[in-house]
Amino acid sequence: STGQAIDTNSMTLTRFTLGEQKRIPSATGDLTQLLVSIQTAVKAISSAVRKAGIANLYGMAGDVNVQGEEVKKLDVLANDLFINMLSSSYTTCLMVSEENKTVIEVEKDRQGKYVVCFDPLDGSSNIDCLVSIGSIFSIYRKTTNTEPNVSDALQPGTKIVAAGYALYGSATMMVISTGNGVNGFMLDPSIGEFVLTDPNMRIKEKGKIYSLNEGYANLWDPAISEYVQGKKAKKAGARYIGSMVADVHRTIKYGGIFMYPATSDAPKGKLRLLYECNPMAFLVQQAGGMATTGKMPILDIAPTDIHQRTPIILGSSGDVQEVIALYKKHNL
Ligand code: P6P
Repeated sequence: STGQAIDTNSMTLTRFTLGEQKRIPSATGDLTQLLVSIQTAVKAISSAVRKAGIANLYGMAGDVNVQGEEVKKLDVLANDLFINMLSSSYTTCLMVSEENKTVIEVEKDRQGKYVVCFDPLDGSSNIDCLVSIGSIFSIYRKTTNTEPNVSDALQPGTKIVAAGYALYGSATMMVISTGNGVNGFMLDPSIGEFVLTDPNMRIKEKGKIYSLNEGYANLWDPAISEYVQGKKAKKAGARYIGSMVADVHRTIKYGGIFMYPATSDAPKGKLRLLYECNPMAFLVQQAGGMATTGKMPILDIAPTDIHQRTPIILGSSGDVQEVIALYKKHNL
């Protein structure tokens, strides 16, 4: 024998999604098709990210490699992959990408019923130092019968049909929810499939880790300042990677709280609502946690602009509730 055992019955992401689809009589298979196309984009990004250091894929756009081919910056490559795989899945009609100023309309004869908002490569400023980066996506149903337009993308997070992220870390993992809990799938490069390794991921009621960029401490509001002081008094563990997907994934796995709060010079914080905060809030809530601006649930925000930002505090419900109580205490 070859020694390495091949699982002849592995629960792949495609198989898992098909199973979920079969539980819904009205399901047409479009969502399965869409998630398969997202997987293809993620596999290609994973391959590119892992080769980046060697093939010198990162760096300024417009470089040429030894073959004289125009080398795309990784985040441009990731964006092209998402756009091409999603539009050729015949399941989407409109897309919002962190990389595109305006909405992307799918050509008429390829349109489907879903609207997808994505950050194709979040944290790309971390590529050159090999810190983990990720892709984030959220999927909505088009609810109007007009031509696809920006209003189809301005739905609150409560309307999310499915959301997930890919983490390009020591391994490549996809964490996804279609509304019935959260499941984690590890990419098995030997078969090129995402295999279920973390079924029914649940976030602890309370954690020991707090995570935010303390470089902005002088710019915080009184609620965040008091909360962080309290954590320091209890000698809580501090962890901050500066790559949202990695920080959120650790928060789901280990419990605790991740925050990118408002500051006096950025009253809406830094992270974007449609393709960073809403998908992560959906996933954390599906895992039993909470996600708030400090004053209202993230998913309840009625978007007005596809690239709008929002402060975000997410993680173990016990920890998030402490911050909400401080926002009330300070009448913020
Ligand atoms: P700061 C990465 O650039 C990113 O968009 C998120 O992935 C991350 O959470 C955040 O910005 C880090 O921002 O201000 O702490 O460097």
